[in-house]
Amino acid sequence: MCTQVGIVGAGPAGLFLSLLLQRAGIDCVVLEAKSREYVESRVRAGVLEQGTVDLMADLGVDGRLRRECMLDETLDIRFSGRLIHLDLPALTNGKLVHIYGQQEVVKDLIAARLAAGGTLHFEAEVISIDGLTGDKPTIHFEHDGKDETLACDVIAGCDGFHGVCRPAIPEGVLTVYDREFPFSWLGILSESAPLAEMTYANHDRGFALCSRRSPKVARLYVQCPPGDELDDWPDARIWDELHVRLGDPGRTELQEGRIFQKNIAPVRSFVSAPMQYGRLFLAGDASHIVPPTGAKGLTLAVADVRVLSRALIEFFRAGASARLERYSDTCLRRIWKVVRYSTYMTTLLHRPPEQTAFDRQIQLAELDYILNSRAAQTTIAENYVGLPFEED
Ligand code: RFL
Ligand code: PHB
Repeated sequence: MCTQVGIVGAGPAGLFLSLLLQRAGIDCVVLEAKSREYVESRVRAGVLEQGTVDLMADLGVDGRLRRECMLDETLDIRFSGRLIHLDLPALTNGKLVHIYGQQEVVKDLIAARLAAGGTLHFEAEVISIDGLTGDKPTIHFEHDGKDETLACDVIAGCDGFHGVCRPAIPEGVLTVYDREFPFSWLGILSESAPLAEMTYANHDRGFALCSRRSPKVARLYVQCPPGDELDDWPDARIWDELHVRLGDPGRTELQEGRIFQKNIAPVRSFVSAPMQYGRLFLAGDASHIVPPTGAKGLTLAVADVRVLSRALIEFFRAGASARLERYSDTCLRRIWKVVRYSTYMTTLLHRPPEQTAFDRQIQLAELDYILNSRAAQTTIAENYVGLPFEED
């Protein structure tokens, strides 16, 4: 088997890349370790920047999104009984965000890839990659109980944080920048009406967030200690914390409903650089992780593959590799700005376990400053709706 671009992973990064290359007539094969059912039901992100929505429109995969997404024009932050209300269009010349589950994006992209006759193998686990510094890198994978080999011109490592591509780069090549926060996020989906606005809360007991998936399905998160397991969080405890932290101690505002999904995820910032080693290019979570407080991981993965697809098209059409060589630098400029913003929001809104009385006062003063400063509000709003996509 051989192809021009071997794509490891059918998350947002791998799937968007496959559609961009397919449209340009570049042959690619997508290999995904999990089953189709598994990847289509993995609950993660919900906030899409305009750039991601525009790309879906451009690729002709926005039909269901247009019908089912929700437009979000506000971002609220509650703290100490007070409310910061960000009117996104007013602060950003008319911009807003779309709410549409990541697994819905993934379903739409898979359907488009298969409908166009593109190769996408599920339950095809990549075991190793080699020959990265030559001109025919190779992917070794298991599929239908057989060991297979795929010879490529280029490999796109879109296999997420725990994938095999980043670890295939020899030691000493990558510089890793890592910051693990001393807390995790417990997330639930509930059959109940969400609050009217996207609401983040900084409370003495810790962070909470009320987002949504539909007018009848709420997506809610609470900060929890890093070692906690789902058994530590029976439903009643989750609701108790949500009511208190979201500023609803009388339990009159936040509706409760049947909880039908629960997960705990660590909160970390991680960047490995460069994003290229020979003919291997990393994209999305395979190369970087941002704390979810900024709601930016998916859109960052999309930004990477937009840059990568353009560079690959130039490489295969004109034999020019200059853009490919700039790929890592081009992406990292955006990545670090997004890491900065996501780290800022995380530090602003969470209560670390050993927070000093001094640091708590600084945090509350920062929130109070934002409450009364249009400049500070604009800074948050313009990052939340998404920084402009800069062509290299
Ligand atoms: P993914 O989605 O992890 O996909 C990687 C794919 O690679 C497959 N794979 C392999 N396939 C073959 N062989 C192997 N050896 C393989 N190893 C792995 C995996 O099965 C998988 O299918 O990475 P990608 O494509 O880079 O996408 C990144 C996003 O998923 C991620 O950044 C976002 O979910 C982050 N995120 C959010 N991003 C946003 O833009 N907006 C949000 O509102 C938002 N909310 C969130 C989030 C992430 C969260 N968690 C769970 C960390 C909320 C949460 C709670
Ligand atoms: C979500 O809807 O899942 C969501 C919203 C905002 C975030 C993170 C996740 O910051």
